[in-house]
Amino acid sequence: SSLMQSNLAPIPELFVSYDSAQKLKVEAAELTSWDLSPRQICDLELLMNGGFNPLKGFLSEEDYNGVVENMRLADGTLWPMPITLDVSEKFAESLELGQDIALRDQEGVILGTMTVTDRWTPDKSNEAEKVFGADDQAHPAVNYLHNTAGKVYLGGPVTGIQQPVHYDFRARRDTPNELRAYFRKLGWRRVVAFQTRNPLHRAHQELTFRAAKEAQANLLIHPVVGMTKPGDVDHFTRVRCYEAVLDKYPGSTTSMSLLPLAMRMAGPREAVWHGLIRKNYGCTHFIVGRDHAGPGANSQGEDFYGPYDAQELFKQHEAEMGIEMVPFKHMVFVQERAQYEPSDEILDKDDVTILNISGTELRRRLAEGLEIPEWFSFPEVVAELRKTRPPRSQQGFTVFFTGFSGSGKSTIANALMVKLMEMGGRPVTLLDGDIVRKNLSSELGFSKEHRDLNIRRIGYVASEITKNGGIAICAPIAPYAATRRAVREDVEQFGAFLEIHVATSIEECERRDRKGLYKLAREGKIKEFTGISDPYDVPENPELRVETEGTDVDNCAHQVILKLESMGLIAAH
Ligand code: PPS
Repeated sequence: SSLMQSNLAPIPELFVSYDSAQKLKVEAAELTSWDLSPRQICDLELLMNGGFNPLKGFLSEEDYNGVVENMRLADGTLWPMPITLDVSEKFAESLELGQDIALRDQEGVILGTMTVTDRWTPDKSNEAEKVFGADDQAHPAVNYLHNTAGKVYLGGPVTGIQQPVHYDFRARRDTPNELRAYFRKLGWRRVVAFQTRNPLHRAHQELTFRAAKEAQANLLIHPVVGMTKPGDVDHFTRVRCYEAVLDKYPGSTTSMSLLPLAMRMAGPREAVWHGLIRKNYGCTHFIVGRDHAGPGANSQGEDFYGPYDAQELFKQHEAEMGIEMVPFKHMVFVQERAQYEPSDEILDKDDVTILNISGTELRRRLAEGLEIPEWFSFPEVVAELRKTRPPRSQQGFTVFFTGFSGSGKSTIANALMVKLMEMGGRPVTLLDGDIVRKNLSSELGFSKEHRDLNIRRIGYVASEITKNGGIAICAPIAPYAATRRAVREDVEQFGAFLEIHVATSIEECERRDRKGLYKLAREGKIKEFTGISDPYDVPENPELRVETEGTDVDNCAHQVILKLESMGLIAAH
């Protein structure tokens, strides 16, 4: 390894002085303003604080073309990732080139201004091919590009007024210049950065520690807390985990700082981008692993990038970047020696037992509340993860009954509620059709629009209950399949969703006619009556279908309990 040391002089930021900022903020209130998306807020923060140095704003069309085609700005500077301000066509059309616009966060606070020098409609398929390697929406950034990003890009220099406000982990957030000053103060002239979007376990601790020793450098744990891959462990949990791991390093060799980056999962290009960012933060070395910033499988089920593509691309540009790569060693646990070793350095592979727990296996063990051994992770980390991902038998869920009026939904739902309350452990809320129509939806009638609105409200409440670890039991008619699917999607972000079709036939419901409504519907005194004069989409693939004709209520509710047990949602008794 070279003798590279960092020059820790301050780097340029885009902020104006405090006094100018106060003045500019008042003036900017008059400007046309753009409300930044969460990703744009992340990008703007790193533009303004120098994390994206040498960029001076969102890319111009010429710079964008250079970056997309050959990873270079128009002046030849290496830059692998298009940092663009995507907007709607309508907003773009309302502007004149040369105009200043205010950039606001989601609460309306003005973070900066931009002079719009460029406006163009990008070829998104080309961007996807060149930057992400394929125009395949299985790639999260390609999906974002086509389905979330606006049609038009604006480019131009940015003037920074204030940083985005963060209320969480404030002491752990540093700008590049703050981190540079910190390294100067400690005399850290060689610093190896570790990028991560996952909780750290023992293997990572081991590999980062070894990387620092090899590079004769101090270690910076530099996790991403901006936007990572959808489905990742949330950053609140991760930071609590990192803080626990930080105590395991030898004192004053290691530091941690949070990076508000919006990742793109662009593999090789992302690795180069990450390296340039860490250079701005005053680091001299950067760990690049196997499949660095990989997005997972494409729509053909194959990985988007080769496992070492990122290391290769980084290596090619290392000298120009001025930050050295420390290639990730794949660490495995050797049982006989009770220690982690780089797998390529184990010469007696056939004579020892090598232990490993994959990410999928870890998630399974968390979901089922199974043991996670100490050789794999630190007890403090496992405890944090268990709090966030309790076993399925302690997570919230929603049971959603659907069926005709008078089919027995409410009766079965009530019996189920009582049985679950007898078991205890989780709060249970019954959102019965009639109760909801009295409390949440009293102004609604029975048109398609009103029924959909009613069901979406039920879905919203159920998803909140599920998120907070409770049990929601819903029992509306919910005649439309598409609406039921939408509710399922709302709830499944947070926990399990069981659709239960109470399959009593319309003839039987009408024969029972417990509320006398069918008679009125036949006489035309109630319009749009489900099953008589209004449609009902029979559920095609419900988690359970219960037949009420010839089966008593207790038995129907018991069938639901058995289903919940088989899904691991309640402990078998
Ligand atoms: S929906 O379609 O899911 O919004 O319906 P829901 O909120 O479950 O309300 C159904 C209850 O309202 C009574 N009712 C009617 N049902 C269907 N169609 C019409 N036109 C209608 N008018 C009033 C009926 O009593 C339903 O109660 P349940 O408990 O299902 O018998």
